[in-house]
Amino acid sequence: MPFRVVRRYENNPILTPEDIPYPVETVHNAGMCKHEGRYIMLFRAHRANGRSILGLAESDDGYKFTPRPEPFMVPSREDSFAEYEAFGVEDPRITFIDGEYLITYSAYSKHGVRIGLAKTRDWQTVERVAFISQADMRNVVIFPEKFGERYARLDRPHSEICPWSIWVSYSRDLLHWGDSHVAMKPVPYHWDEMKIGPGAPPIKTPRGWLHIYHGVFETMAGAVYRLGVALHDLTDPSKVIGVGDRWILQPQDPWEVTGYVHNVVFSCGAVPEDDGTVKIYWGGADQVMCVGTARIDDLVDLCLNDSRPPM
Ligand code: M1P
Repeated sequence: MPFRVVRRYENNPILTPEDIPYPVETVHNAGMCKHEGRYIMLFRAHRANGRSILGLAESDDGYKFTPRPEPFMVPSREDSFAEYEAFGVEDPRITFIDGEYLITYSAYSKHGVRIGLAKTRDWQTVERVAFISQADMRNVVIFPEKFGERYARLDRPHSEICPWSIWVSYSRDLLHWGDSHVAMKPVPYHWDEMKIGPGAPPIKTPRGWLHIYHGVFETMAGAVYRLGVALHDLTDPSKVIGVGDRWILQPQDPWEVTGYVHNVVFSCGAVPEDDGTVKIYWGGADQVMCVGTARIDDLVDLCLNDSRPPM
């Protein structure tokens, strides 16, 4: 009997395209947070032209979500942002720091994919700040605390010689990033051997920063996206203390196996709770939103007691 560290919610999927009051083909890869006691789900949705927007749904219990009547962010029409968002905005991550919610999202255009930074305090209005990377960059996740004077983030650049690995970069002002170090790479002949990418913003635990990431394995039937866990040092986030050897979640339910893109579980957000558990949210087959719970200690144990090398 396989070890199940994540317990799926029995009424998954929790949000589907049919629930949304405007036309969308998918609802997936949502950034998550709690604002004034309510759960915020900032989801990605494909329009029928194949380009993505960001919608917002809210919940009192983290399971039953009510979508707002209008999208939250659509590709910008303002010159400086429009040029790089023309093909869509995707896969948001939310980090609460300095009294505001930072949203990092992938901006697609004919120039490639790069990372946009937006912010809000109240989830009523949103302000675009800047693009904080060049192309080709996706899956950027900001840590919810500063390290000394600097913010830190997980990056996911790509090049032929160093495929889709996880890096750490720093910034004093959230706009200019550098001092980049590679932190973790795919491991050959392993479930995450093709590529890896940052998932949910890291969660602080007494033993390190817990990071839920995604890993991809190429099969004869196409790629399989799974979730795994890694632990970063509390004071030096570029140092990875342990990476769980086993995945924590793989496509299994019918809506994870078949959908807009088959065989995908992909997380952009998780909400730690006061009882030592975490609600992990994921997109199923790039089409619906799902949730499950895990004990944070179990995830940390997996990183430390059953690990594979970070690179
Ligand atoms: O279709 C699976 C995922 O593919 C991309 O993720 P990555 O670049 O990490 O492989 C993204 O399009 C993501 O949104 C999608 O879920």
